[in-house]
Amino acid sequence: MAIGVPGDSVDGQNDAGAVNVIYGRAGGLHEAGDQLWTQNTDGVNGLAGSGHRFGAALAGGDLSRNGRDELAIGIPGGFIGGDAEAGAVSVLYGRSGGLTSVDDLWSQDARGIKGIAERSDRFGAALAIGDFDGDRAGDLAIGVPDDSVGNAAGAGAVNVLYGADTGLRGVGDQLWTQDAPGILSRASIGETFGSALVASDFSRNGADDLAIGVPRQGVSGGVNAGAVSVLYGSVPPACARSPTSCGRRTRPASRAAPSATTCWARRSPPATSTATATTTWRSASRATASPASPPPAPSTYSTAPSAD
Ligand SMILES: [Ca+2]
Ligand SMILES: [Ca+2]
Ligand SMILES: [Ca+2]
Repeated sequence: MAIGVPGDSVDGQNDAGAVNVIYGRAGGLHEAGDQLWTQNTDGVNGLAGSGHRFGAALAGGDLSRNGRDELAIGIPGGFIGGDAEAGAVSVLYGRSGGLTSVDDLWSQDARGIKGIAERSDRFGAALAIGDFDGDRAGDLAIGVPDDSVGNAAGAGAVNVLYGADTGLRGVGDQLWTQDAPGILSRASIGETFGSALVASDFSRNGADDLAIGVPRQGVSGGVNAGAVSVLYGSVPPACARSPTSCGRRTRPASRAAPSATTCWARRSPPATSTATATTTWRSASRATASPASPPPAPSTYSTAPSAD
């Protein structure tokens, strides 16, 4: 169990942040062998600094396809260059015996990563690990809720980095915003797309899908009404035909990952209706979709949010 302590002081730096890791064994969690990680731990990239908030978001999963989970640690207040709160993500790799300080430090200034690290982007404010391309290596979605999109400050974005036998790779990463092709709605000031993330296989096709919180989305004139975008993962055809083989391959060339999107929002009932507006989330019919089905279209309970 990994526990974020983002307000922890480290070597005199307030809110530098730390992560406790408590290991499980037969019978449950046990204090023996627990670890305390900070940015000043030997081997961890970066230095603990005031306001970094290391551990503000956490996600665990096997990013290197070796059967041991890695731990991704959000550092949304981290400096990148001279930019405060540009944000970063540290990834500790699992080995026999537990997590090691062999880590990666990712930011929008890391080689190959899309986007530009800027002041107050808060890269790493939310994290989720899922296998979005069905190759059995976990992939890391990173929320950047205050990222600018075009001229829209704080519209928000999500970087997705794909895992492989060697761990996370910058190559082939994706940057999703509400202005990306196929995404419903459009990026607007302060909507903070990417404030929360959850990965799960909503469509039962063997690839995880990504739900993206947009808590300040305007909907039908309602400011900050909020919405959730869902990006569907897809499995390469070769992988679908031979699931046991694809796990041993490096990245399939034909990979197409999170693709179509659905944007869910709550819609108020018509003024003449006696219906309540509380039962607006539905997914039961989606769970029975056949694997070959295209991603479902928004239901009558969803609405393409207004542009404001
Ligand atoms: Ca691993
Ligand atoms: Ca994957
Ligand atoms: Ca799926």
